[in-house]
Amino acid sequence: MSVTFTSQSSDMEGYTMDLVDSEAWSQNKRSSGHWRRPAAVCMGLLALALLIAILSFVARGPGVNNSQSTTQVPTSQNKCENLTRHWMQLQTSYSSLSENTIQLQHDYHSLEKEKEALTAERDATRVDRDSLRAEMDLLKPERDALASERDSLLDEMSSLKADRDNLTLDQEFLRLERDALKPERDSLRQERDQLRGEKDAIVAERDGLRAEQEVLKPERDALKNQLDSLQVDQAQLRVQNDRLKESNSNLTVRMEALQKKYHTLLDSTKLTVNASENVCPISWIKFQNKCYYISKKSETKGWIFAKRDCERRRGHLVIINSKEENDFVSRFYDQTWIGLSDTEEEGKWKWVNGVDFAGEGFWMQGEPNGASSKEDCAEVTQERGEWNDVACSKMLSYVCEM
Ligand code: MMA
Ligand code: CA
Repeated sequence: MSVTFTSQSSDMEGYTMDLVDSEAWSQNKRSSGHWRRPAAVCMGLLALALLIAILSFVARGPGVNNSQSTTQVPTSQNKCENLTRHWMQLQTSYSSLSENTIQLQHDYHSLEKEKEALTAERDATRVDRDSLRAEMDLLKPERDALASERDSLLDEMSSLKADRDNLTLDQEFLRLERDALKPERDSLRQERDQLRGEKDAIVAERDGLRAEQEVLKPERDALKNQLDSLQVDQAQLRVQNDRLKESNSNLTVRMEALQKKYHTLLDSTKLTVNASENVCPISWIKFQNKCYYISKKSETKGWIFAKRDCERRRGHLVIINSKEENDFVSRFYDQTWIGLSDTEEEGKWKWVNGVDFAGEGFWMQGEPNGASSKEDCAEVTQERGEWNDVACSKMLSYVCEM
């Protein structure tokens, strides 16, 4: 029998493992440590038993095989019995050791296989580890990029959150505004509906008017024709009118020449034609024994020109001496010049005959006030029969007195 034990089992212990971080490997290592120790003990015991057997065999010597030993003294017989017993024990030990050896050899082979499998596994794991490391190295920049991307995303998220908060606020405001606008909208809707009704009525009215217009059109055309013929008539009348004006101015010239002649005659004959004789010149009228010239409606003048016209007519702008005379003078026109002014000295009113104004007169309340720039000439108004000072350049009717 020969049992050859190499130091392979201790070689297993001598492995220096690089993959210290591999969980699978450390598990493997732990389980191999379990079986290695009892195997070593068994093998030690086996070696010891073999040594004892060899030593006993040597110690028995060559006399053991002697057939005469049975005839020897009881001590040697005992010895032989002892040896036989011993031999049998050894045989038993041997057979059990053989069994053990077989078992151990079997174990050894299976361990060898296991070792090979583990070595292959380790190598594969190393390859895996290296590729994982390479992969990790490759992934590191990616991880860094992702980390920075995450950071920027976090920043973005916080700004988005702020935006969202602002928008939420805005939304709140808008909601409030919308709620406030709702009643206005409702009233506008009402108004719109009302206006729609109104529009419909107006449209109906318009349609009616259109129909009416259709009826009126022929009427208008007839009127247009009428107008055209009237325009022709008007042009003819204008010509006629111009002719009449011409003859009128000729007549006026003739009349003025006659008046001149009349006055010359009066002067030359020293005839005094006055109210006391119940006679007034042509175009003059008598009132309370005095003669008055009332300017024509179209004959308005500034105060100084009215004064001159009265003088040309051998009279003077009226001088008011009584309430009756004032009422008479004021009854013809809205506004009429009288012969009173303060042109020489502001506030010092004088009649056209040079006599200073005295007494109350018939001034309107608050007049004379010298309003609107200079107001130096006096008028009498028809409405109230009262006096007011106005600008002398105003174009007014006038009354002369003789
Ligand atoms: C007002 C009042 C008079 C003034 C006139 C001028 C209508 O009366 O102020 O005193 O002479 O205006 O037109
Ligand atoms: Ca005035």
